Amino acid sequence: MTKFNTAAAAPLHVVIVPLLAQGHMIPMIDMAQLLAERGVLVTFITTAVNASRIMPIIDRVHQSHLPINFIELPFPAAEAGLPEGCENWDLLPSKELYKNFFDALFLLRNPLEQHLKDLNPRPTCMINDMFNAWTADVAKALNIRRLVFHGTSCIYVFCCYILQKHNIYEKVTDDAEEVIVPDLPTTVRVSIMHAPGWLNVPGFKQLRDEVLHAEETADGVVMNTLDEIEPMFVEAYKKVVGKDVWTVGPLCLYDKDFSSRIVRGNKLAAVDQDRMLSWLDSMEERSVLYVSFSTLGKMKVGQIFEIGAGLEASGVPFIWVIRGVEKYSLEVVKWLEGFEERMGLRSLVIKGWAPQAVILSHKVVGGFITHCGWNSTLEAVSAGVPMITWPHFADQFLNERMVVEYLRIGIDIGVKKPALYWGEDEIPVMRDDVERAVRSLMGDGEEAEERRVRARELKEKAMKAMEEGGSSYENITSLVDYMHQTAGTLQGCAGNLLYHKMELPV
Ligand SMILES: *[C@@H]1O[C@H](CO)[C@@H](O)[C@H](O)[C@H]1NC(C)=O
Ligand SMILES: *[C@@H]1O[C@H](CO)[C@@H](O)[C@H](O)[C@H]1NC(C)=O
Ligand SMILES: CC(=O)N[C@H]1CO[C@H](CO)[C@@H](O)[C@@H]1O
Repeated sequence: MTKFNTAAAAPLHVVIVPLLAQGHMIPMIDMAQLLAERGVLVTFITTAVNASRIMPIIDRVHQSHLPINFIELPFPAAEAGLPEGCENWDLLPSKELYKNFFDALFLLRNPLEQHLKDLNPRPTCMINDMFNAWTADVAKALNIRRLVFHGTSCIYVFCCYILQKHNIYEKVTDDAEEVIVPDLPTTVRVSIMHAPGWLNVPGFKQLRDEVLHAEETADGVVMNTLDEIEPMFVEAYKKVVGKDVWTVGPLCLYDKDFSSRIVRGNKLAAVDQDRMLSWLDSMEERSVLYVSFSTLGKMKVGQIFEIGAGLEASGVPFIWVIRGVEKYSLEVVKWLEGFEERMGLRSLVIKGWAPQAVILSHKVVGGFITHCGWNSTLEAVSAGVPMITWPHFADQFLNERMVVEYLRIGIDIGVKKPALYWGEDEIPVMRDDVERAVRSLMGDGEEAEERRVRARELKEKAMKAMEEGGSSYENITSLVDYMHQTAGTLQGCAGNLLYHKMELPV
């Protein structure tokens, strides 16, 4: 796109600044490894608690002798009013602390700059998670290029960008009202409920503006998606942002090593690996349903009962991951005991974190009930597993649409509005919905079979994309070329960024 003076001999040194949240951090570690394999020196920023959580992956990176340095910055939890050790989005005890969490990230600005200033060789490029708008100042101070990393689908990234740019929602009074998304070759309708945009919650306006501004002023964009999944949206996004966009996903396919997959994200998996594997091995091919939702948020008790009843009635063997069981009442614990006893060998209930990538890629797994987080969606695509989609919030409703309407590898369970819009006593999905969706996804019907075939074909395409000559592989090549061309040249279009420390909530 733009022409740069080449400063050929400069050694490449990229700084990666992830958002300290599980789903965001792991894909960026995969990207770090891909870049390091292509000869780029990588400095990966993290904090102590998180480093300990990703320790098994760090250990393996060290053993592989890839040139990646993990840097632990002290996390200013207390200064931002967070309890000690709350260094990761999913460790926050309550929603009231979200803002403090972002405050703490902003406070990393000076320590990061100080640290990077002294590095040798000096950094030549920075890739930051889109939410880390504060890194723009750091890149500016160091006079290096800054690329934004998007960890979610391009359908969502594009819709957020274009709706905000044209202020489309300004005239909308009903969150369910549909608007037409501009600048697409076909008619796509979305609502505030299904495409709320980044941080569309009261009290976050300033941060939201800063995040968008940092995206607009970045030198380029790196995305964890691939052309084979959403070409229309990738093309449209490239057109409107008017800068280089590299699609390098699915990044989860980088990690083919079984032992590291098993510890992906958390070394304290809540299940005995041997027991899990022998249970899986005892099942028939493609017969098992995997049920797991986001790492964030706690499910309503009534909803747990409905899922359980639906799974029981479906007659299908399943793995069900339930997080935070310790936070539920004795009633739930008792119910679960009885449930597991009744299900016997037909079920494996995992209370806590589960090695999702391992489970999904096991040949007996034939379906996945998912909240449609992009990371989980890509893991399912990469494993060729069809899905039952049950979105909760944010990008998940558009990811569902990608899976169900465009890729046609899923069935929606019928959730129409995000979690926030449900009343205290309302239960979004009843047992019959669960049973019906499970039976049709896992059954022998023609539609189910065609869905399986499409999912398998897509898996092949995703794998090809990551291999030499594939679209994502070649995008990494092109990204590294860009880094060579721009190393040592001044930062591009970054404007003046004014950051203010956000007000702490009262
Ligand atoms: C993706 O999300 C799932 C569930 O939220 C989690 O178990 C898994 O570790 C995540 N994977 C990555 C690559 O972050
Ligand atoms: C990068 O990916 C895009 C689509 O995501 C594709 O059109 C393009 O050809 C790829 N670039 C290279 C250099 O392969
Ligand atoms: C969730 C988690 O892994 N927490 C760990 C963070 O690191 C400290 C020590 O640095 C451990 O004690 C925690 O268990």
